[in-house]
Amino acid sequence: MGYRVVVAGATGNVGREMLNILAEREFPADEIAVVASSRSQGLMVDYGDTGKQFKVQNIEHFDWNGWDMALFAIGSEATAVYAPIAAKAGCTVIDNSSLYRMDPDVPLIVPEVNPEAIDGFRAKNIIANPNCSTAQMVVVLKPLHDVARIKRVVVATYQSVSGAGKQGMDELFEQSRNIFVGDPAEPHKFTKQIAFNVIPHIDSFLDDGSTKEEWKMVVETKKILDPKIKLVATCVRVPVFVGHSEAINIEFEDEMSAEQAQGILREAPGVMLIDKREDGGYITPIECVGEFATFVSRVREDSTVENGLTLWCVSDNLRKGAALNAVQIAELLGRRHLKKAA
Ligand code: 11C
Repeated sequence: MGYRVVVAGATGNVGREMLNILAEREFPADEIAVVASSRSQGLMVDYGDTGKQFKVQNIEHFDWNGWDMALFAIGSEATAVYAPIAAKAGCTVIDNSSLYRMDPDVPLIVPEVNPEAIDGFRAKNIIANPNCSTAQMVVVLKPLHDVARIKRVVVATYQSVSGAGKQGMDELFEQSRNIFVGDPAEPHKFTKQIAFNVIPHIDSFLDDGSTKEEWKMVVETKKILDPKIKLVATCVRVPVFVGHSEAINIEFEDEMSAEQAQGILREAPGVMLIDKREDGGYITPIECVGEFATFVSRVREDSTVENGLTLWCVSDNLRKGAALNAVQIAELLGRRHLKKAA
């Protein structure tokens, strides 16, 4: 017997990937319901490549009773309304928004990093999925931290426009085309031109001059991996459709050679090391699209600090950064707590 699963927000970038990944991984679902706002009611959505489709139901009228779990990708505002209703009805919510991530009664989970923390989910019957830029980073940091204890991380991100939703992708496409035909248009979704440009600004500014995206990387890493790790981030939007990249500089307590780190990362769950130190011997965002792994390349020692290492990390932000991690949480929840399916 399998699970009864709801996917909320299945018409967006992340919700669509959730359905694709549930299908690809043959998630043991007996029944799937797809819900979204009234605007999308009645639309048909694909269940990956299976040929099966689901009709979108109106989330406002959905009866959550009898459903085992719901994967939410509907943004913080709608989550604030519907997650408590679903959770109270006994349907465990796995939420992709930032709403509950720092709630002490809500586990924030990356299954390769802190699977045991999921055991606290019953306090609210809600489990949070981290921000995409955090998820791919902690998958890489965790196996290294286990061996040599990380003191400090300095990270610069190169984040694709799909992180800003379909509107972000449309703006990059239309701006690029308009510039080619000599008819440039004003930006709407982003604060400056994104085509042929980079923008050092994601999410709102905070009082200390950092952005909320940068703050999320700090506090989420502490909650998921280790509160003692110091981290500073610069988050940048780049004209790439899918795939977030990160240049990560790490300072360890103990010695960690590049060779040792490569050995550890080669074996690490969720990580694929592609590090050939030759032309093209590294991974770029285009190559990570549609993949499950977080790719690591360019691992090298940083001789400017004691026990320093620098590396390059790329992952599909709609997958490990969102939908894949949510499905992995659902699998973990099933294995550890619901134990219905094989
Ligand atoms: C971006 N990381 O690339 C953001 C998108 O907190 O879940 C995801 C925001 C979040 O714009």
